Amino acid sequence: MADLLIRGGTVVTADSMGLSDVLIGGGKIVQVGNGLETDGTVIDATGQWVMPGGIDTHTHLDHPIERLGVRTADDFYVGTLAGAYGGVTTIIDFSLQARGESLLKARDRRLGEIQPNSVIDYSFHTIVTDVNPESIREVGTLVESGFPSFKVYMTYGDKKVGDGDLLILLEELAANGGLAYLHCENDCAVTHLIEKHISRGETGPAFHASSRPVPVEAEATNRAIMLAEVAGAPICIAHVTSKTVAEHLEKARNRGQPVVGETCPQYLVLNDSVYDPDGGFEVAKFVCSPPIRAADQVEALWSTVEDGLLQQISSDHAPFHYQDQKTEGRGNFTRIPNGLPGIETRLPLMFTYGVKEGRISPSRFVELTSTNPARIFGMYPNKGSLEVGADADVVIIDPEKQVELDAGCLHSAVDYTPYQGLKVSGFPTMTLSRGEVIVQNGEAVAAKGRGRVVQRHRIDPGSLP
Ligand code: DUC
Ligand code: ZN
Ligand code: ZN
Repeated sequence: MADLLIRGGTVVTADSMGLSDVLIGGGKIVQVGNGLETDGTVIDATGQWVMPGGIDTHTHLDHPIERLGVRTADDFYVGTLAGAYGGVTTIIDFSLQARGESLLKARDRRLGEIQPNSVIDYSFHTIVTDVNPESIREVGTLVESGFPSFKVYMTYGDKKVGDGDLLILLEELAANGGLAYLHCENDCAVTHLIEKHISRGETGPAFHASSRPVPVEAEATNRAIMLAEVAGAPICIAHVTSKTVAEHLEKARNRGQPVVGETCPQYLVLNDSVYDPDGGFEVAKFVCSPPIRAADQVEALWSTVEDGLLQQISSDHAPFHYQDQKTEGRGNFTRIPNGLPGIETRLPLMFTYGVKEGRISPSRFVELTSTNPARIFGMYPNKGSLEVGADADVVIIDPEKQVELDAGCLHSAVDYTPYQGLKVSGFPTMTLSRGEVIVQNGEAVAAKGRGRVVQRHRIDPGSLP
């Protein structure tokens, strides 16, 4: 039964763009075409763009940093609501294995935290911190239960997985239809550079960036690619910050290796002037790992999203309050929780700086923020498309309406935005999840806990974008 018609909008998908109607029934896409009719509700989308809902595969909601005794500022209700305001209809967050913990137990614990709260559909990557015979045995079960992606940190204290364990895990993923999602920085180099700064009394937040320069990221990225080649495993490199790093992916892809890469708005919109020591301790607002790079690297990074070298743009939403969370790192930058908020601003920023500035086409924008994330992480075409039978996750944006970003108007619990004062377009006028309107004209009408877990399928290396 058709119950909702979006009429007269410009439908933008990863493949095409044109005036069209979208008919929705039973929470699914029923038909896309011209002159469609319904007895049900009609939404007039004249002058607006109608697209598959945004998919953010890199969020850290209600995420603990045990070392610092803090959690990210957004729980699954507040964070997913903020996402819905920003046109996000699916997230992939993380389930964190404690050392010695069963991966399946970590999965079930995390499901218990998300299910009662999320307003949009969700899944998570399993962060493997302890590669042991039990966790290796559980990989296949996790993949079959709809969780085929596994995050590995090549640095980050006790979360770090060493090369030998990484290789063992990659082999198991290759054998079971799994995908590794990697945080690549050379742990020895980071540790050494941090110690050097601290021993010299260089403790301010600006030294965070100089302890994690581009070669540190590039080396680990190349090592991850090589180990994946040894294991014959598909991998996705998280948060690529620069073209220098992306060139390692380019070489691997040219050899036919199944390697895909992600970047994030902060690496495309900001540059390392945010770490100017004249900014005082407020520089801590921009402390994330890997750090934001120099302006010439930022410009070069744009070319990688333009020419297809990187395949997806996620937020890496890791919101920590400036007051009382970031400020705990006064006098020692290693105690500043790493991360920036961004779940709500990802689509408008990429629309403004990508599409409006003529760097990427509207279809490429959809591909980078919705369709490719679904393809990479085993959800396509049920998510990330407007194909008949797909979930009716739809975002409608007014391409002309401009908004000045201000922390007070955004919906994350965090007390600042790194994008304060920027003028952007592309905020949704409406967000629909499985055919249900959940945000309309800046008002959310989404029930807590209405989101559902997405049943993701095994990763076929041959189908990666
Ligand atoms: N870096 C990450 O890898 N994750 C969360 C935030 C950050 O800065
Ligand atoms: Zn990371
Ligand atoms: Zn992250």
